[in-house]
Amino acid sequence: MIESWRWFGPLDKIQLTEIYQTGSNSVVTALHDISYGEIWPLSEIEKRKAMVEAAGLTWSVVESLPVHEDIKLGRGNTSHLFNNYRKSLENLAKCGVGVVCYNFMPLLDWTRTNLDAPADTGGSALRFSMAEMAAFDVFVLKRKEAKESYSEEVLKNAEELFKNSNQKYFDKILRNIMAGLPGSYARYSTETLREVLKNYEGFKHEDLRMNYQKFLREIIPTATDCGIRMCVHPDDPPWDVFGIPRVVSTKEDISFILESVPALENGLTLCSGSLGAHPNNDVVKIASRFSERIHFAHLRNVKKEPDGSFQESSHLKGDVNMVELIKVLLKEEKKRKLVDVNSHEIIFRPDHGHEILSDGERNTHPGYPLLGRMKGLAELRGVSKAIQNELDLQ
Ligand code: DNO
Repeated sequence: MIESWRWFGPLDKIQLTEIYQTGSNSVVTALHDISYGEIWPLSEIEKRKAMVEAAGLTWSVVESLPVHEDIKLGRGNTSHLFNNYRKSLENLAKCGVGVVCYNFMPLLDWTRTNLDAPADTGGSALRFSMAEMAAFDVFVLKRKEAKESYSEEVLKNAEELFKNSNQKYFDKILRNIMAGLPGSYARYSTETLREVLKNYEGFKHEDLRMNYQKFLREIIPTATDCGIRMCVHPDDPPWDVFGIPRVVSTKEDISFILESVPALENGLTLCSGSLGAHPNNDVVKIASRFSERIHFAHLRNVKKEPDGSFQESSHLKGDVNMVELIKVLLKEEKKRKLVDVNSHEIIFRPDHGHEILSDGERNTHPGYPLLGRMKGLAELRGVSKAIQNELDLQ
């Protein structure tokens, strides 16, 4: 497997020279300042590539080449958006960047209610509290059908929480929910969120699925022609948020997507933490089932709670059996190499990390501290080396 590290570009508080010292040899990055739907110009891609290479690293994955909201919603004439997306892929291919990660979550990206929950060994972790989410959704946002999204027990706890909390507390929850949106994207206030949610009224899973299928049919043939492996990132968390449908949450969802266009270039980002938050997802089984189409892996772990809440745990400690998962990925690589020695290795990155030691002083992107991720990477690297030894002996 190829080790990689997410770098948010020149504005990232973590320097490429520091990434080099983590031992990772490649970088996952994106041109975050280009608006959704615009073409990524060749010159900008070349500039970013040169920056990465000057630090002794390679640019292995784009995360993300974002899909415009109009494509997700099937709104208006989208043909120029598809053209632009294809053009960006061609430009990336010209620069030799071969893997492109994207997601198909409408409106929001990853969603947490708490960005600094105490972690078990000190430091802090990202957390999704079902009660906090419900309290905000039902009592602050006052979304019409919000109550239907939560269990009786969660609603009871949410009501209690609402009674005992002030406006400041909920302002912070909203800020935390918005933290997953990439750099240049608009953050919403309660009022503007309420307004924008109107665009999704009556919008069903089936609608999103059909729009997604159209996207794949428009884009994957170009990816195949220019040798780019696309890989969808699962929904995080893997269920509907604010009543907006999500369709990349389960094994059945992934099956539908990969079968919609049965090409290698229509692949998956195996994000163990996102998929692992769903009570019914067996991440190791999902990885085995779709291993041939996994081009990129986000390795992190979560500890689930009975009411649907979850907290990000250390990389080897949560509910996902990380050792078994890495074994699946390494076995897949071994299989690929038997067919073709030059076949692609799976690229992985330590996804998120606890804020530990001096991480707090750096004010990095939530979930992306230097030391916490480096600890995760070291643990994953160790597991991977041990399994490789074992597999080579067979
Ligand atoms: C969160 C990330 C996601 C991911 C996008 C991919 O930490 O895993 O934001 O980059 O969903 O499009």
